[in-house]
Amino acid sequence: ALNNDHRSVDPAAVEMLRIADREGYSNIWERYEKQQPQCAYGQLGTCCRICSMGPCRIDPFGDGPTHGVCGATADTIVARNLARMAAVGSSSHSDHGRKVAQLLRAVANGSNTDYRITDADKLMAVAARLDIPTTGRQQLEIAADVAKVAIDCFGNQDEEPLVFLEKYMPAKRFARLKALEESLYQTTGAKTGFLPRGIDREAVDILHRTHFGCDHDPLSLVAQSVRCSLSDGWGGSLIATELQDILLGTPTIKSVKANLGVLEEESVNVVVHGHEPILSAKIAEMAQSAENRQAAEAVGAKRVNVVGLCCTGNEVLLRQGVGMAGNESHSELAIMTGAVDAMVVDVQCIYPAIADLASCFHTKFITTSEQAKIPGSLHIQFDEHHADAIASRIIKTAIDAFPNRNKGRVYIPKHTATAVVGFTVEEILKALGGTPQPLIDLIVNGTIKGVAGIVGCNNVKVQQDHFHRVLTTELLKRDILVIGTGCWAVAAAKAGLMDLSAQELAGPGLKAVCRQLGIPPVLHMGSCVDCSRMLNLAGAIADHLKVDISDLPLVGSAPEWTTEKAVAIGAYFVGSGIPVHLWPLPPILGGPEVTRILTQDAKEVLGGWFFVEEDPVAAADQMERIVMERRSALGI
Ligand code: NFS
Repeated sequence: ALNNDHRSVDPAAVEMLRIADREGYSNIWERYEKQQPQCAYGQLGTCCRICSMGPCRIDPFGDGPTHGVCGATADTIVARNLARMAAVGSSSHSDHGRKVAQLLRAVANGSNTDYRITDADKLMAVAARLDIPTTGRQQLEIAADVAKVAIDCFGNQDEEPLVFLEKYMPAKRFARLKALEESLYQTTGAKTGFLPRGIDREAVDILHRTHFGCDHDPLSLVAQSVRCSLSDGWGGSLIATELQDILLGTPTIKSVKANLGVLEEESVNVVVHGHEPILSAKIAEMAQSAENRQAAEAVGAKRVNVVGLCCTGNEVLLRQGVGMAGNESHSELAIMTGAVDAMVVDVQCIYPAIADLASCFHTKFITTSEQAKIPGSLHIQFDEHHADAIASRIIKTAIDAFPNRNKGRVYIPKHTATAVVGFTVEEILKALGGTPQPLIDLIVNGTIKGVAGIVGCNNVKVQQDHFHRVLTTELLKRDILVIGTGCWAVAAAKAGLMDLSAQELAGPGLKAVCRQLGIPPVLHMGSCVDCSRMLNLAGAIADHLKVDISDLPLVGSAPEWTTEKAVAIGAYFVGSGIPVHLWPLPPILGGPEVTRILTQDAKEVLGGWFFVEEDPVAAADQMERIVMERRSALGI
């Protein structure tokens, strides 16, 4: 049963919020209240601060000026703001991918010995995909070639599409985007690109074209937003996923625990939070060492318990089976348990407020990235060339903090749920006997109506996890298989939707399939860069059937989206031919033309489009309708 705290449906969160209320700990919900009312121009996307003649703002209801000082319309302003969001989101995922590619190069040339090739099969599979010769060659030579192709995708200066996208995107989708570019050129006489060239280039292109006095055409700006986002989904994020699998291992199906109850009263608790598993995987590994175990025992602790938050949590959860403490909105709540000895963060989705909150406790708040420094934290600089030593130093810092815990203030909510996770494309295909055919058969004969991919965050504007839970449950009931990543996946895990018992919530067809395969009806595919796994699954099905992704009964949603990364994910889903539901409202409604392009015109042009719906049941209805329309278009 859902509880009645407007802030969260998660019982562990609600227990912690009572403590926050009692003790007066600041948190996102309280700070959100203090921000009310929020600026309506900002919500509609119609404020522009791009040049110093501004800031300008346009009231979409016709009161006041209709143009900025330079003459920019509401649509131009909205489209430029949206493009910049897509650029930032894509850059975040892709810059993460870059570091993995650089690490693979360093391992391949022997300059890094702290990491190694963990999954040689995956290396071979990626090399084969990229048409890199493998027979009779040394493993590290092949790895060097894979790293080179990946790194070249970032800096490509040719006009050709980037190699990862070309090799991984299903043939029909690639052809459709190419044909679209050509037909737009023929009909308008102007160039409009959809196929990304270089990963870095597409983001820089947006920075350039949104500079004062450049691109003012909403369609052109939206097209570039999609192109840049495609360079993330089929480029940077895909590179992150594939190369992390090579270096750290491809996740396998495993059973884990999720929610704040994974914190252990008697152990040194290290929470890893952020996105890049290069460090967090090391921390999880080093925590097991005899030396660290002894050091923990020496201060009276049972062990070093590494648990995850957000996407770096998803990464170590899937690969190393550590406990999952929670999603984005849990990050402050974890500190409030008083049982976190260190929270170690890398990049992205880290509230700066954690520094102040941690200072109320013995908790060490440790930043590690030169790209994410937070005043009030302890900075221990990560360097992948000394990863073992730095991870050990971090663990030692946590162990040293443990005796300072104020036992009287420790409160760990007892909630955990069991979750069966690790459904990579490799694991899904293995479960199906090596090909997507059995899944296709189930979809064709209607046992499973379609597949929904859900992604994204928590957002303080939505009761935490409520949309995730209700939407997911509603889709299952309708025999729609739900796959996904990120903080949605954590929400589903905490709610027990990834437990085998959740089979009971599914419609009759989906239930029977899940029972037969011994899997939950909700599949955890990884972190947000692992949305590329969803693209690959969709691509495998599309290629197998020789159709475009946009023909398949697939649909996406980002129901509690927060970050610019979610904009990029949504846009590359749409650009890949998948309709995407969004809630809360994206800041575009002040631009009627931009809104029409994204919610209507994109349907014809790309086969994917955005739609907005506030009610989770209505969203599920609409997603089901799309799935059924696509089924009937396919004649199934
Ligand atoms: Ni995705 Fe992961 Fe979570 Fe949202 Fe942030 S952790 S990368 S952006 S908040 S799902």
